[in-house]
Amino acid sequence: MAVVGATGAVGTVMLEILSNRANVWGEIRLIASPRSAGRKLVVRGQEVEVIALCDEAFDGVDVAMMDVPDEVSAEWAPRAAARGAVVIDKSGTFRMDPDVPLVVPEINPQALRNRPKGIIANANCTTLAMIVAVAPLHREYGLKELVLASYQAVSGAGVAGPETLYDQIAKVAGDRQLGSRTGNVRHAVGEDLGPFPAPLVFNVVPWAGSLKNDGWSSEELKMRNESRKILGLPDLKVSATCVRVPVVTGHSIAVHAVFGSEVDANEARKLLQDAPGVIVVDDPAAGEFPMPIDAVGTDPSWVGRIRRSIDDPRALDFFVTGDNLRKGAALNAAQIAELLATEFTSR
Ligand code: 2RA
Repeated sequence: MAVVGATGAVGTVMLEILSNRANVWGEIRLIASPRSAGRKLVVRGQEVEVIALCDEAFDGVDVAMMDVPDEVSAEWAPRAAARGAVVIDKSGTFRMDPDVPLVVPEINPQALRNRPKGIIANANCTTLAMIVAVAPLHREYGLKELVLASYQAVSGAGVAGPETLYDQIAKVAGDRQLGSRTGNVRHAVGEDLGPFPAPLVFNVVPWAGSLKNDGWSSEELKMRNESRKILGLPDLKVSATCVRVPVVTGHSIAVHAVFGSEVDANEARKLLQDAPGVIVVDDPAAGEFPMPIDAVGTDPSWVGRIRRSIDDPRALDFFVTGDNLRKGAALNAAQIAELLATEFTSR
């Protein structure tokens, strides 16, 4: 197994996950940019030296997990595959390629068998948190439409995201004027906004990703296109608004899902309780909701606030929270890798 991008935010969580799950890999090789080569990281209790990305680094590798920028994946995923590795790519480069399966093990594990390019794509973290909860409901009621609003943590933007938020918090701590008419947050934070277009502290920013056609953001289009591909519903109507919030880790999504048949909230709750990768936390009277502060560091998507739409008996509203670095990235890739390991060992 090779972990490419071992020193990044997701890479760090990946090493933690690989250290705590069954060892089906033998050697775990760590690969990163030449800048990080020579660093030593701990995997499964052993110090492993990071090596620089090059073709030879993939020799003897069965599975390569890549968490690198899109342009690096575009070049190196095919090169690693040409060297004989099956690549699990976490970038956005290959997700919509018809010759690359987009796999969520709880939903479409069979899709990974058809991988003509030797590349399997991992969905975006926002899609992943939501889709494991939507899929079991779709199987029962037949999904027709999703209306989504995300509340995305700063760690989705990489290591620089939390650093920016912590710096901003340090700058404003104790100032009880800020955020009011007399306290200017932009002035207090200064010009360095890190990877975000506006201050995150005392704020929410209705923007994640890059600008695409007609005012949509790349993140919003990912939620639409990836949901369609994973669920095998090419005509699914999806409308998403993606928002960055001052949370370190844990992406949340408010979901309005419209189905082909009438839904029952209690039955839906039961379906979700039995669904793999989902935990239901839904007791508003007791103050129990799915929230990032509880979901961080855990594997499932936390689902709550489950209720039938007042105006449409075919629609369900609910709230989902998941750790964007675990199920949203590293864990889903590790689960795919474990399915591949089963395939290799049963040959
Ligand atoms: C974000 N979903 O949160 C993205 C990361 N891939 O910025």
